[in-house]
Amino acid sequence: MTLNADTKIRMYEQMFRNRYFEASMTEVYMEGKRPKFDLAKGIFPGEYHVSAGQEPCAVGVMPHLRDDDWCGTGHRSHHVAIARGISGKGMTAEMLGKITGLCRGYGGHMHLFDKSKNFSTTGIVAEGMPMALGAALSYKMRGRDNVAAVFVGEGAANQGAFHETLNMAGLWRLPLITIIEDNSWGVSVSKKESTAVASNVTRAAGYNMPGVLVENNDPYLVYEAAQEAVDRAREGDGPTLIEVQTVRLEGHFTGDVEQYRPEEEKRGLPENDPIPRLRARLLDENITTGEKLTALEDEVKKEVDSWIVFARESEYPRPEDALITSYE
Ligand SMILES: Cc1ncc(C[n+]2csc(CCOP(=O)(O)OP(=O)(O)O)c2C)c(N)n1
Repeated sequence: MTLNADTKIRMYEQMFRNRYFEASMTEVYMEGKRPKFDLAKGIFPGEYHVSAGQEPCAVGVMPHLRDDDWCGTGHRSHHVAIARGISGKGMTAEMLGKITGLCRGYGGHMHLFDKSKNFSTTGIVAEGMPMALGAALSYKMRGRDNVAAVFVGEGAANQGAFHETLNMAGLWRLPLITIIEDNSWGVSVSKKESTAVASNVTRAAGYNMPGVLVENNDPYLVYEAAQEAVDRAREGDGPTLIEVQTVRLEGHFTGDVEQYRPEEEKRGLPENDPIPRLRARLLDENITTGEKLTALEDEVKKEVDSWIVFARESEYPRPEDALITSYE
Protein backbone atom coordinates (compact mmCIF):
# COMPACT_ATOMS: atom_id res chain seq x y z
CA MET A 1 0.00 0.00 0.00
CA THR A 2 1.44 3.38 -0.91
CA LEU A 3 0.58 6.56 0.91
CA ASN A 4 -1.65 8.14 -1.71
CA ALA A 5 -3.43 11.48 -1.80
CA ASP A 6 -6.75 10.10 -0.54
CA THR A 7 -5.11 8.52 2.49
CA LYS A 8 -3.25 11.73 3.29
CA ILE A 9 -6.47 13.73 3.18
CA ARG A 10 -8.23 11.11 5.28
CA MET A 11 -5.41 11.35 7.82
CA TYR A 12 -5.83 15.11 7.96
CA GLU A 13 -9.60 14.73 8.33
CA GLN A 14 -9.22 12.37 11.29
CA MET A 15 -6.67 14.63 12.94
CA PHE A 16 -8.96 17.60 12.52
CA ARG A 17 -11.99 15.59 13.76
CA ASN A 18 -10.14 14.68 16.93
CA ARG A 19 -8.99 18.21 17.58
CA TYR A 20 -12.39 19.76 17.03
CA PHE A 21 -14.06 17.03 19.10
CA GLU A 22 -11.70 17.48 22.03
CA ALA A 23 -11.93 21.27 21.95
CA SER A 24 -15.74 21.09 21.85
CA MET A 25 -15.82 18.57 24.68
CA THR A 26 -13.49 20.77 26.71
CA GLU A 27 -16.23 23.41 26.65
CA VAL A 28 -18.77 20.80 27.81
CA TYR A 29 -16.34 19.60 30.49
CA MET A 30 -15.78 23.12 31.79
CA GLU A 31 -19.50 23.84 32.17
CA GLY A 32 -20.02 24.36 35.89
CA LYS A 33 -16.26 24.32 36.54
CA ARG A 34 -15.66 28.02 35.99
CA PRO A 35 -14.50 30.37 37.47
CA LYS A 36 -13.02 28.00 40.06
CA PHE A 37 -12.01 24.59 38.68
CA ASP A 38 -13.79 21.85 40.59
CA LEU A 39 -13.46 18.30 39.31
CA ALA A 40 -16.75 17.29 40.92
CA LYS A 41 -18.88 19.94 39.19
CA GLY A 42 -20.62 19.88 35.80
CA ILE A 43 -22.23 17.17 33.67
CA PHE A 44 -18.99 15.50 32.59
CA PRO A 45 -17.67 13.36 35.44
CA GLY A 46 -14.04 12.68 36.37
CA GLU A 47 -10.74 13.67 34.78
CA TYR A 48 -10.52 14.58 31.10
CA HIS A 49 -7.32 13.96 29.09
CA VAL A 50 -6.98 15.38 25.61
CA SER A 51 -4.57 14.06 23.00
CA ALA A 52 -4.12 17.31 21.07
CA GLY A 53 -0.75 17.11 19.31
CA GLN A 54 -0.60 13.30 19.33
CA GLU A 55 -2.95 12.72 16.39
CA PRO A 56 -0.19 11.62 13.92
CA CYS A 57 0.53 8.53 16.07
CA ALA A 58 -2.94 7.12 15.42
CA VAL A 59 -3.75 8.25 11.90
CA GLY A 60 -0.52 6.78 10.54
CA VAL A 61 -1.22 3.33 11.96
CA MET A 62 -4.94 2.93 11.36
CA PRO A 63 -4.98 2.67 7.54
CA HIS A 64 -3.12 -0.64 7.95
CA LEU A 65 -5.54 -2.22 10.42
CA ARG A 66 -8.67 -4.16 9.55
CA ASP A 67 -11.83 -4.11 11.65
CA ASP A 68 -11.17 -7.66 12.81
CA ASP A 69 -7.70 -6.73 14.15
CA TRP A 70 -7.40 -5.74 17.81
CA CYS A 71 -6.64 -2.16 18.81
CA GLY A 72 -6.35 -0.63 22.23
CA THR A 73 -4.99 2.30 24.16
CA GLY A 74 -5.03 4.03 27.55
CA HIS A 75 -6.45 7.14 29.18
CA ARG A 76 -5.44 9.52 26.32
CA SER A 77 -7.57 7.80 23.77
CA HIS A 78 -9.77 10.01 21.58
CA HIS A 79 -7.37 10.35 18.65
CA VAL A 80 -6.99 6.57 18.51
CA ALA A 81 -10.73 5.97 18.92
CA ILE A 82 -11.61 8.46 16.19
CA ALA A 83 -8.97 7.15 13.79
CA ARG A 84 -10.24 3.62 14.49
CA GLY A 85 -13.71 4.79 13.46
CA ILE A 86 -15.62 3.88 16.59
CA SER A 87 -19.09 5.38 17.02
CA GLY A 88 -18.71 9.11 17.71
CA LYS A 89 -22.17 9.30 19.24
CA GLY A 90 -21.48 6.28 21.44
CA MET A 91 -18.15 7.73 22.59
CA THR A 92 -19.60 11.16 23.39
CA ALA A 93 -22.58 9.71 25.24
CA GLU A 94 -20.22 7.47 27.22
CA MET A 95 -18.21 10.49 28.27
CA LEU A 96 -21.37 12.14 29.62
CA GLY A 97 -22.40 8.94 31.41
CA LYS A 98 -25.49 8.34 29.26
CA ILE A 99 -27.28 5.04 28.56
CA THR A 100 -26.59 5.41 24.82
CA GLY A 101 -22.83 5.35 25.50
CA LEU A 102 -20.49 2.60 24.37
CA CYS A 103 -20.54 1.09 27.87
CA ARG A 104 -24.08 2.25 28.71
CA GLY A 105 -22.58 5.23 30.50
CA TYR A 106 -20.93 3.19 33.25
CA GLY A 107 -17.36 3.46 31.96
CA GLY A 108 -16.83 7.13 31.17
CA HIS A 109 -14.10 8.82 29.17
CA MET A 110 -11.32 6.37 30.08
CA HIS A 111 -13.33 3.26 29.24
CA LEU A 112 -14.30 3.29 25.60
CA PHE A 113 -15.10 -0.16 24.35
CA ASP A 114 -16.42 -1.01 20.89
CA LYS A 115 -16.71 -4.69 20.15
CA SER A 116 -17.51 -4.11 16.47
CA LYS A 117 -14.00 -2.66 16.07
CA ASN A 118 -12.21 -4.83 18.65
CA PHE A 119 -11.38 -1.57 20.40
CA SER A 120 -10.69 -1.06 24.06
CA THR A 121 -9.25 1.61 26.35
CA THR A 122 -8.21 1.61 29.99
CA GLY A 123 -7.38 4.09 32.74
CA ILE A 124 -4.68 1.79 34.13
CA VAL A 125 -1.31 2.77 32.69
CA ALA A 126 0.14 -0.03 30.46
CA GLU A 127 -2.86 -2.32 31.06
CA GLY A 128 -3.55 -2.36 27.31
CA MET A 129 -0.28 -4.26 26.83
CA PRO A 130 -1.30 -7.63 28.30
CA MET A 131 -4.73 -7.32 26.67
CA ALA A 132 -3.06 -6.85 23.29
CA LEU A 133 -0.76 -9.76 24.04
CA GLY A 134 -3.77 -12.00 24.68
CA ALA A 135 -5.35 -10.96 21.39
CA ALA A 136 -2.07 -11.54 19.52
CA LEU A 137 -1.63 -14.96 21.14
CA SER A 138 -5.15 -15.99 20.18
CA TYR A 139 -4.54 -14.97 16.55
CA LYS A 140 -1.39 -17.03 16.42
CA MET A 141 -3.02 -20.07 18.07
CA ARG A 142 -5.94 -19.93 15.63
CA GLY A 143 -3.67 -19.48 12.60
CA ARG A 144 -5.14 -16.11 11.67
CA ASP A 145 -3.28 -13.30 9.98
CA ASN A 146 -4.72 -10.65 12.32
CA VAL A 147 -2.59 -8.24 14.33
CA ALA A 148 -2.96 -6.51 17.69
CA ALA A 149 -1.90 -2.86 17.90
CA VAL A 150 -1.55 -1.13 21.25
CA PHE A 151 -0.80 2.54 21.95
CA VAL A 152 0.93 3.51 25.21
CA GLY A 153 2.70 6.55 26.60
CA GLU A 154 6.45 6.65 27.24
CA GLY A 155 5.59 6.65 30.96
CA ALA A 156 3.83 3.30 30.49
CA ALA A 157 7.07 1.96 29.01
CA ASN A 158 8.51 1.91 32.55
CA GLN A 159 5.75 -0.36 33.87
CA GLY A 160 6.25 -4.06 34.50
CA ALA A 161 3.29 -4.98 32.29
CA PHE A 162 5.02 -3.33 29.33
CA HIS A 163 8.21 -5.38 29.73
CA GLU A 164 6.47 -8.66 30.55
CA THR A 165 4.31 -8.26 27.46
CA LEU A 166 7.21 -7.54 25.14
CA ASN A 167 9.17 -10.47 26.50
CA MET A 168 6.37 -12.95 25.79
CA ALA A 169 5.60 -11.39 22.40
CA GLY A 170 9.28 -11.65 21.42
CA LEU A 171 9.59 -15.20 22.70
CA TRP A 172 6.46 -16.46 20.96
CA ARG A 173 6.85 -14.29 17.82
CA LEU A 174 3.37 -12.83 18.23
CA PRO A 175 1.71 -10.36 15.82
CA LEU A 176 1.89 -7.46 18.29
CA ILE A 177 2.62 -3.87 17.30
CA THR A 178 3.35 -1.55 20.19
CA ILE A 179 3.26 2.17 19.50
CA ILE A 180 4.83 4.33 22.17
CA GLU A 181 3.56 7.89 22.00
CA ASP A 182 6.54 9.70 23.46
CA ASN A 183 5.21 13.10 24.53
CA SER A 184 8.11 13.50 27.01
CA TRP A 185 5.84 13.78 30.06
CA GLY A 186 4.23 11.29 32.44
CA VAL A 187 1.87 13.67 34.27
CA SER A 188 4.46 16.10 35.71
CA VAL A 189 7.55 13.87 35.41
CA SER A 190 9.75 14.36 32.38
CA LYS A 191 11.10 11.37 30.48
CA LYS A 192 14.66 12.49 31.33
CA GLU A 193 13.89 12.07 35.03
CA SER A 194 12.19 8.70 34.71
CA THR A 195 13.75 6.65 31.94
CA ALA A 196 17.16 4.99 31.79
CA VAL A 197 17.43 5.17 28.00
CA ALA A 198 17.12 8.16 25.68
CA SER A 199 14.86 6.24 23.34
CA ASN A 200 12.68 3.26 24.14
CA VAL A 201 13.41 1.71 20.76
CA THR A 202 16.77 0.56 22.14
CA ARG A 203 14.82 -1.65 24.55
CA ALA A 204 13.34 -3.59 21.61
CA ALA A 205 16.61 -5.51 21.13
CA GLY A 206 16.19 -6.96 24.62
CA TYR A 207 12.95 -8.55 23.49
CA ASN A 208 14.21 -9.82 20.14
CA MET A 209 12.14 -7.49 17.98
CA PRO A 210 12.82 -4.51 15.74
CA GLY A 211 12.56 -1.04 17.25
CA VAL A 212 11.68 1.86 14.97
CA LEU A 213 11.99 5.50 15.93
CA VAL A 214 9.70 7.97 14.19
CA GLU A 215 10.97 11.50 14.58
CA ASN A 216 9.25 14.84 14.36
CA ASN A 217 5.65 13.66 14.92
CA ASP A 218 5.41 12.98 11.19
CA PRO A 219 2.23 11.14 10.15
CA TYR A 220 3.76 10.03 6.84
CA LEU A 221 6.66 8.37 8.64
CA VAL A 222 4.30 6.76 11.14
CA TYR A 223 2.38 5.36 8.17
CA GLU A 224 5.56 3.83 6.70
CA ALA A 225 6.76 2.37 10.00
CA ALA A 226 3.34 0.88 10.72
CA GLN A 227 3.07 -0.59 7.25
CA GLU A 228 6.29 -2.52 7.68
CA ALA A 229 5.35 -3.66 11.17
CA VAL A 230 1.85 -4.80 10.19
CA ASP A 231 3.09 -6.60 7.06
CA ARG A 232 5.71 -8.41 9.11
CA ALA A 233 3.20 -9.41 11.78
CA ARG A 234 0.64 -10.68 9.25
CA GLU A 235 3.31 -12.80 7.60
CA GLY A 236 4.08 -14.47 10.91
CA ASP A 237 7.40 -12.70 11.46
CA GLY A 238 6.59 -11.40 14.93
CA PRO A 239 6.28 -8.16 16.89
CA THR A 240 7.58 -4.62 16.39
CA LEU A 241 8.08 -1.73 18.77
CA ILE A 242 7.55 1.74 17.30
CA GLU A 243 8.25 4.94 19.20
CA VAL A 244 6.82 8.19 17.86
CA GLN A 245 8.30 11.46 19.06
CA THR A 246 5.12 13.41 19.59
CA VAL A 247 3.93 16.38 21.61
CA ARG A 248 1.36 16.96 24.33
CA LEU A 249 0.03 20.41 23.49
CA GLU A 250 -2.11 20.65 26.65
CA GLY A 251 -1.70 19.71 30.31
CA HIS A 252 -1.86 16.14 31.57
CA PHE A 253 -5.58 16.66 32.18
CA THR A 254 -7.89 19.58 31.53
CA GLY A 255 -7.46 21.94 34.48
CA ASP A 256 -3.77 21.07 34.94
CA VAL A 257 -1.94 24.37 35.48
CA GLU A 258 1.35 22.79 34.39
CA GLN A 259 3.61 24.59 36.85
CA TYR A 260 6.18 21.89 36.19
CA ARG A 261 6.53 22.55 32.44
CA PRO A 262 9.26 25.07 31.50
CA GLU A 263 7.87 28.32 30.11
CA GLU A 264 10.04 28.15 26.99
CA GLU A 265 8.62 24.73 26.15
CA LYS A 266 5.06 26.04 26.60
CA ARG A 267 5.79 29.00 24.34
CA GLY A 268 7.16 26.71 21.61
CA LEU A 269 4.13 24.41 21.55
CA PRO A 270 2.02 26.19 18.90
CA GLU A 271 4.71 25.83 16.25
CA ASN A 272 4.85 22.10 16.98
CA ASP A 273 1.17 21.62 16.22
CA PRO A 274 0.96 18.82 13.63
CA ILE A 275 -2.42 19.89 12.23
CA PRO A 276 -1.49 23.22 10.62
CA ARG A 277 1.77 21.56 9.57
CA LEU A 278 -0.06 18.79 7.70
CA ARG A 279 -2.55 21.25 6.22
CA ALA A 280 0.30 23.32 4.78
CA ARG A 281 2.00 20.18 3.52
CA LEU A 282 -1.11 19.00 1.64
CA LEU A 283 -1.33 22.39 -0.03
CA ASP A 284 2.42 22.40 -0.86
CA GLU A 285 2.06 18.97 -2.43
CA ASN A 286 -0.86 20.27 -4.53
CA ILE A 287 -2.99 17.41 -3.29
CA THR A 288 -5.98 19.61 -2.56
CA THR A 289 -7.00 23.24 -2.18
CA GLY A 290 -7.61 25.41 0.86
CA GLU A 291 -11.29 25.74 -0.13
CA LYS A 292 -11.74 21.98 -0.26
CA LEU A 293 -10.08 21.54 3.12
CA THR A 294 -12.26 24.25 4.65
CA ALA A 295 -15.37 22.54 3.26
CA LEU A 296 -14.17 19.23 4.74
CA GLU A 297 -13.52 20.89 8.11
CA ASP A 298 -17.03 22.41 8.09
CA GLU A 299 -18.57 19.00 7.46
CA VAL A 300 -16.56 17.45 10.26
CA LYS A 301 -17.63 20.22 12.66
CA LYS A 302 -21.31 19.60 11.88
CA GLU A 303 -20.92 15.87 12.42
CA VAL A 304 -19.14 16.33 15.75
CA ASP A 305 -21.70 18.91 16.89
CA SER A 306 -24.40 16.32 16.22
CA TRP A 307 -22.59 13.79 18.46
CA ILE A 308 -22.71 16.29 21.31
CA VAL A 309 -26.39 17.11 20.80
CA PHE A 310 -27.12 13.37 20.77
CA ALA A 311 -25.19 12.83 23.99
CA ARG A 312 -26.78 15.78 25.78
CA GLU A 313 -30.28 14.66 24.79
CA SER A 314 -29.73 11.03 25.81
CA GLU A 315 -30.96 9.67 29.13
CA TYR A 316 -28.88 8.63 32.11
CA PRO A 317 -28.96 4.92 32.93
CA ARG A 318 -31.57 3.79 35.45
CA PRO A 319 -30.38 1.76 38.46
CA GLU A 320 -31.86 -1.43 36.96
CA ASP A 321 -29.79 -0.93 33.78
CA ALA A 322 -26.72 -1.91 35.79
CA LEU A 323 -28.08 -5.46 35.79
CA ILE A 324 -27.98 -5.79 32.00
CA THR A 325 -25.17 -8.20 31.24
CA SER A 326 -25.49 -8.81 27.49
CA TYR A 327 -23.47 -6.68 25.11
CA GLU A 328 -25.29 -5.49 21.98
C1 LIG B 1 -0.89 1.66 37.01
C2 LIG B 1 -1.15 3.14 37.08
N1 LIG B 1 -0.29 3.93 37.76
C3 LIG B 1 -0.50 5.27 37.86
C4 LIG B 1 -1.61 5.82 37.25
C5 LIG B 1 -1.83 7.33 37.30
N2 LIG B 1 -1.48 7.91 35.99
C6 LIG B 1 -2.42 8.18 35.09
S1 LIG B 1 -1.78 8.75 33.66
C7 LIG B 1 -0.21 8.64 34.26
C8 LIG B 1 0.99 9.06 33.43
C9 LIG B 1 1.10 8.27 32.20
O1 LIG B 1 2.13 8.78 31.39
P1 LIG B 1 2.32 8.23 29.94
O2 LIG B 1 2.24 6.75 29.95
O3 LIG B 1 3.56 8.83 29.40
O4 LIG B 1 1.04 8.76 29.16
P2 LIG B 1 0.57 10.26 28.87
O5 LIG B 1 -0.28 10.69 30.01
O6 LIG B 1 1.78 11.10 28.69
O7 LIG B 1 -0.24 10.15 27.63
C10 LIG B 1 -0.20 8.17 35.57
C11 LIG B 1 1.00 7.97 36.39
C12 LIG B 1 -2.51 4.97 36.57
N3 LIG B 1 -3.59 5.44 35.98
N4 LIG B 1 -2.24 3.64 36.47
